[in-house]
Amino acid sequence: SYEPTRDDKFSFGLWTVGWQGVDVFGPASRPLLDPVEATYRLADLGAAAVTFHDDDLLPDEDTRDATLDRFRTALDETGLVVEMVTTNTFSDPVFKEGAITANNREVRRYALAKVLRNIDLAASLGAKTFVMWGGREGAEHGASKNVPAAMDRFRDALNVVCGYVKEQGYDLRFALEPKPNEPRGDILLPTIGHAIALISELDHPEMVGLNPEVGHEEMAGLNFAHGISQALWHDKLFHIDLNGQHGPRFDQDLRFGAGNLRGAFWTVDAMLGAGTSKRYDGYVHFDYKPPRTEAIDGVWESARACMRNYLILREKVQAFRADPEVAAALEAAGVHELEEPTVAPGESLDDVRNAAKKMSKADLEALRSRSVAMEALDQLAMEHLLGVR
Ligand code: 3MF
Ligand code: MG
Ligand code: MG
Ligand code: MG
Repeated sequence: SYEPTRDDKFSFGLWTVGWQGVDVFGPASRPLLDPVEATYRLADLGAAAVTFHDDDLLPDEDTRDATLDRFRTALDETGLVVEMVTTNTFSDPVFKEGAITANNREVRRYALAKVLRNIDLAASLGAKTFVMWGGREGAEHGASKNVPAAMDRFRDALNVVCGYVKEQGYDLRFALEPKPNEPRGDILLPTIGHAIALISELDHPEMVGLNPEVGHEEMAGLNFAHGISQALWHDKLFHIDLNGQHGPRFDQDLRFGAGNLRGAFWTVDAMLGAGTSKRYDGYVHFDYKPPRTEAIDGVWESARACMRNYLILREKVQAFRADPEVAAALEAAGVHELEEPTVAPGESLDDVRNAAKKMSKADLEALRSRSVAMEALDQLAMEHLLGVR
């Protein structure tokens, strides 16, 4: 029936349905949506959780306490939880040249203070994940950014926030969100791989993982399913931003399933472990933008569709993995053979060299001309996706 339940752990950023359609060429096309109202509405649609930037929910000091009260009531009444909180360190022009890696030290300290305050809020609401997307950490001009120094400041800031969380005894982990560009010409930590590399330089690497976004990796021309599979392998897939994108162009933030549909199929497959042992068990979080064309009905339709498309794809992926013909095709393609170590325990490298030396021309020829049968395997996936199997 593809009706979401709380067990599906669907989660939405309040900024997603709350996006008013402001873009580089025009102002808002929709009125402001009260984030507390949005919380009730998302609960009705079947979500289990919401997430937000400080500024989405609490844009000004004067209304902060009253809004927080209303928000807590909404959480109580709906049973929704706040699973992740993040900080807006990109909208305010004070961050025009960067936040925690701005050249200007006063800006960096201001950004850090904003993040620290928001960590307290996240902990008080019971969030377990704190996302950091450095949307303004980057450059347009060649000599304008000392990248090694920026990495030092990135590392320092992460060490500071991890130390703070430990000191306060909060149950909170950090998730870095890579993105290659937009709004900056080039953003630091542009891909999953860059972010994983930085984590290994930290004081508490176990406290920091990733929040990869489908569209961000695809903007860089990368395979999202492969990216999150590697993140899972490193035990770094702490959170996820699902949406849709048509290849390398502006950040489209389409509803999940739109754009690269085959990529979405393999994304769900990777989240479910792709037939291996490591799967993603966190919240299934959507970070998309209801297109500027839509009025409020289209906003809710797109939110509903994100969940529905995930459930449809989950069913398709499960059917693909359970199909005996797929099992045979995986066998024919030698997919499981990759699980066997290249050098067996106890074997020496001389054993490997001798085995290679013993190979005849005919042995090599047989390997060169062997069938890998991958087209057949891929066609099975295609047919499951197209609904003809
Ligand atoms: C931008 C994004 C951000 C991040 C958010 C942290 C506005 O492309 O994806 O959304 O996801 O700041 O979660
Ligand atoms: Mg994004
Ligand atoms: Mg995006
Ligand atoms: Mg995102």
